[in-house]
Amino acid sequence: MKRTLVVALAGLAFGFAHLFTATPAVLAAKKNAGEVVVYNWSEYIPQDVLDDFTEETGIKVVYSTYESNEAMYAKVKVLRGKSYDIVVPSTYFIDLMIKDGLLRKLDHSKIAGFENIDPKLLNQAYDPGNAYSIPYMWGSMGIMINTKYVKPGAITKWSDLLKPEFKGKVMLSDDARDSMGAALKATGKSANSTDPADIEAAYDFLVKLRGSVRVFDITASKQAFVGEEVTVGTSWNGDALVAQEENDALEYIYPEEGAIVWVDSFAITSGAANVENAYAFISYLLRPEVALRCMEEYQYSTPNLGALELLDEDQLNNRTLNPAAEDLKNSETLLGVGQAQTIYDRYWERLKAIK
Ligand code: N2P
Repeated sequence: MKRTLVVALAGLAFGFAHLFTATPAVLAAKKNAGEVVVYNWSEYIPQDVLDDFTEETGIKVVYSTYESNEAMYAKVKVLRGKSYDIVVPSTYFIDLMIKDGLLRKLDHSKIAGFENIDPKLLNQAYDPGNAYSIPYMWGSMGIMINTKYVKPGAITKWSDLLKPEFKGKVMLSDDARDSMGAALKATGKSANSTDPADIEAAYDFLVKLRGSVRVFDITASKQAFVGEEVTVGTSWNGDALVAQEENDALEYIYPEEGAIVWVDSFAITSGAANVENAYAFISYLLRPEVALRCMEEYQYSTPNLGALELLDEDQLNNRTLNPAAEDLKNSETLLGVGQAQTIYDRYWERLKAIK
């Protein structure tokens, strides 16, 4: 008995000694953990989350941001899928990038936490079986109103944005599919229409609206609402909530014709140089408490069921953050439009050229 104890203690001591001598080695391994190059939407992952990931894994995050799918796509295409390890495309860019050979087929055995994701957002037509993409965040584009200037009920739908009383006070998103989508809904069509006549009618709607627009941008949206430069217009739900923290006259509504819904997902590029680190990064972001921190900072909706379980009552009941089924009535998730994309692009460029 005694002997066993001594042996056990010796073993323990050896174990400790071993651990001790291993510590610098572990540190060295951490130092050589390399990097992961992430190209993401701006204002989407808090800096302290990136820092904590590096602290835990030793993997340095080389991080840069974009403002639109189109900008990200153009860059990744020119680089033929190299240079970045992780990108975060929306639904309708995922199938396009898969077809272009810009994304890498995922090895799900290397992703921890996939089971945390709401099955409703998985296995979609743009990526069956999530072979290439893992949902990170989702949300809507609806209408923001400054109730100091806009009477309740003066605006309930996209087409109300054309009302003369809003002239010079409107915010319009510079996100092509979001704004074309809203215009399609305003004219009674699907936000994913591929019919050239529908797309042209949506363009005509936006040309009319352009006359009322004060700010046509993505990045400046929140500030324009907070500073009351605009009193009404398009907003992503997360931006709306963040802006409301600074200006409590702001209110977010789901337009009657239906909101525009988007889902943004992590994907690994086909030319990624740091594939293992990319898996580690995605797995880290899939932890419920990490997903919760990202959600709380930017106020978009999280697909992470584990994170949703950690929400407090107020957050759960906040319908801008967590829409009820009736809020999303008539809403549509943006999908790829195939060949019709060139028609969208043409009209969007024409709209942007209007001074
Ligand atoms: C975060 C961007 C939200 C992305 N700033 C909408 N697809």
